[in-house]
Amino acid sequence: MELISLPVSPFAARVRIAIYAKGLPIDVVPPPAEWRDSRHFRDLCPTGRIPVLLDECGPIWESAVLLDYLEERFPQAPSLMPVDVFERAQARLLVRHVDLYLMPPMVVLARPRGDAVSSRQAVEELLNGVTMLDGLLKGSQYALCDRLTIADCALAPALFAIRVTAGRLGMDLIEPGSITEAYGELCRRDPHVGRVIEEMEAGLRELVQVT
Ligand SMILES: N[C@@H](CCC(=O)N[C@@H](CS)C(=O)NCC(=O)O)C(=O)O
Repeated sequence: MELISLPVSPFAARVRIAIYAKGLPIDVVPPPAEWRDSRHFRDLCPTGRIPVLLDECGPIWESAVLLDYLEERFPQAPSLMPVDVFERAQARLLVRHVDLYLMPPMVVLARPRGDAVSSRQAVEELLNGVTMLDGLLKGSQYALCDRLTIADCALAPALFAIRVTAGRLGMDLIEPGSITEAYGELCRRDPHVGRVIEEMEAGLRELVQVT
């Protein structure tokens, strides 16, 4: 089984954290050359986006779906879902929060040459998403319970990407001293999260050298 992934993609990063934390026999591989224009890649994944899991049964995409799929596909592996049913809903809610309120404005801001109006709007949306997140986190190492869950898999790479984008724009998108900032630092101490953040950092360094 293979995961088509790129080191810097926060969506792929969340799935890699899950693969490492669960100790799954899945090889992490880069996309084929020219994947963005590749008919073959579109045949595998019609959205043309990364990550894609190449399962024996066929390809599966959408990172949030993949987090759920890995839970069900490998029931013997350590679970990344809380036991408590309410906390399970909260874990899914935090993944949704990342996908609905953090990543969309982040993606707009990460574009090399965004127009001023959409950038201003994206900053506002992102600040709003981070403020909401502050109210959902406790400031401890993990978002829920006392161990890694799918919520951390989604949150940690997204917050890393937001910090990088904020640095590039020269603005604080995550308030210094806030619960979200503390969580981002603490969560990184988890070995699997730390490993993936390091992969993202290395990928970024490589990108900077290439461009
Ligand atoms: N909703 C998708 C989003 C995936 C996504 O947007 N991936 C980016 C990489 S971070 C991508 O492949 N973009 C297409 C491109 O770079 O051309 C998911 O959760 O998997």
